[in-house]
Amino acid sequence: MTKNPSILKWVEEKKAWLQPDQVMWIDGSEAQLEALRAEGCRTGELIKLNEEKLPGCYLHRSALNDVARVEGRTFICSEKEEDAGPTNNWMAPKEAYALLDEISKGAYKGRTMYIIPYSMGPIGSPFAKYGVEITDSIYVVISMAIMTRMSAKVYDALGDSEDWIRGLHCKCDIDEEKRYICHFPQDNTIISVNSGYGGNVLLGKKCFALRIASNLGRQEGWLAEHMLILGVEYPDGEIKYIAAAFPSACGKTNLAMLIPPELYQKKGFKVWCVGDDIAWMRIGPDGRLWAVNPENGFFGVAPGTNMKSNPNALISTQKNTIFTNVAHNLDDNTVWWESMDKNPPKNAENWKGEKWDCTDGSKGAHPNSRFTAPAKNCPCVSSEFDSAAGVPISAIVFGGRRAKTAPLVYQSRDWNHGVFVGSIMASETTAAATGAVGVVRRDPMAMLPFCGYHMADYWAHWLEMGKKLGDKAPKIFNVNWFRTDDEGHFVWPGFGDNLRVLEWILKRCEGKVDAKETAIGYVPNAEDINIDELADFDFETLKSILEVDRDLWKSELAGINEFYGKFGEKLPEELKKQLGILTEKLG
Ligand code: GTP
Ligand code: SPV
Ligand code: MN
Repeated sequence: MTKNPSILKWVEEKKAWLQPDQVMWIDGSEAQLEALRAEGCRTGELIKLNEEKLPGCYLHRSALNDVARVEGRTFICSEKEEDAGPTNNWMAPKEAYALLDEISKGAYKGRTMYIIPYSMGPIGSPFAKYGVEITDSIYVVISMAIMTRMSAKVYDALGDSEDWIRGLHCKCDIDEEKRYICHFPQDNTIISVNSGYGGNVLLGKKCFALRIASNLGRQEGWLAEHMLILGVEYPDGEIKYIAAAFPSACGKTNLAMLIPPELYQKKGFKVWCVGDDIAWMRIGPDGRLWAVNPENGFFGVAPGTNMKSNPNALISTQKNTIFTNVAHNLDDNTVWWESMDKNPPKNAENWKGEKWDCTDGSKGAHPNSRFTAPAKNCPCVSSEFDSAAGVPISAIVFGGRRAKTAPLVYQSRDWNHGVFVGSIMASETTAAATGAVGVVRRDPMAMLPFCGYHMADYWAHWLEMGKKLGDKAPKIFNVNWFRTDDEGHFVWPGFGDNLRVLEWILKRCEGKVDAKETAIGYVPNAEDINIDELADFDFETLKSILEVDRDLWKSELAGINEFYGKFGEKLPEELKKQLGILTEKLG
């Protein structure tokens, strides 16, 4: 398959250590994948779903103790502890390798070792980075075939180069006490043991495309971000691109695929999806910021996805998709999850594979159940999806889940202030990671669990990028779709109607609309957000969610100060200055 000496050597070493019964070099061919799917069905790892209703689709259940990312067991194993920073778990590389070696010794006995060549970004693109993942999981192989450009062509692109990311995954016994997701930035290596859950084992995704890539981006002068990328097409055919960072399960997939409200559709507006989770952004030859989505598919949250909230996502899952931890409708061998429709199946198994009574109040699907769907399935996939050069970004949007405090939208005064706005982001935790749900925590740039080095150095890198971009820098905004009323209901309708806010954002980028200056930045004049044809939503309600509550923001300051305190000497002067300005403006 390859003559690349560094790959052959590494594979030989791992083979000797892991002792598989068989070795299979994955080439990305449909014939090989089909044989693996059949094998997965035979072992029970996969359940083939109704071929007529869901062609090429499979159901997979992960272990009950293994249903989300495990932030507490995710480590950055940089040489120096200081380089991992206060927001990451750190282990000395020597210690980590010894521990992982012990856990993985002979771990493939009786199993097959699959060797997966894959590219993040279109093969051959200046953005592309290559990886090889070794795994003993068929689920991983067939998921990587959807989520990445998995192909033997990667070996051709690499030639004899040593510039590829090493990834090792061992299911072992799915023992949570021995579960480790370790990153070795200095060795471009990722090792994941004792898990079979997506974010922990599809190593091209968070481990490579964010934690390792953020290190590469810092060294090479670009950004690896937890961002969706979408294009808004105007009635005259012009398309403007936006990149947006929201924490896990806070709306990236939904925004990336939004369907414009009818009023906008009639005018001729369209939205195109370039990516729903990760953006790699570089300064292009024209000095602007250009972005690609390094992934090839969507690993999206299933619950809540329906024909009203996100029809494009739902349609994306109707063929060649893997569903993980959703409910199984035994009557017609299809799948179901909460809020998919109003008719939960009567004869079904829940995500655990137990007989499920939909009337007993228990959940059919796990709150973090997901679909793994090819991007090409998406009805609104951008024509630039495979573009080697990427798309030019006009606006960067940060956002979180905040019941109060953050207004619907505001704009930063300039790039440096925008970096400050990103750095102080806070959001309620979700089921995407194990642990408590609904607790507000700081999640700067939605990268808290994904930045592979010291967060303060990461902010410095952002500030540096701004200097290089100068007046060509995208404008930076913050949004919050999740303000609630006194009864805890979301005030803003969200989903497709978020286009109303994006329109204001893009108008601001072009200097076509005024705004009100407040202590935290520019807030829209309420009459500039289009709420025409919005049922049950009036001007006064809009005003209420655009309001900046001085007292709430003053108490926010305490949280920001505490958070910033963690970074000590490394905190960039510029951010201290920005915090000073905010404090002063709040009075
Ligand atoms: P990851 O894949 O975990 O990175 O998440 P994501 O950011 O892509 O999240 P996703 O779009 O899947 O959203 C997850 C949850 O947010 C679902 O429960 C959605 O229903 C909800 N959601 C998304 N957009 C909106 C919105 O505009 N308003 C409200 N109220 N909820 C939303
Ligand atoms: C997230 O948690 O942000 C995800 C899902 O996108 S995972 O791949 O599990 O990280
Ligand atoms: Mn994500």
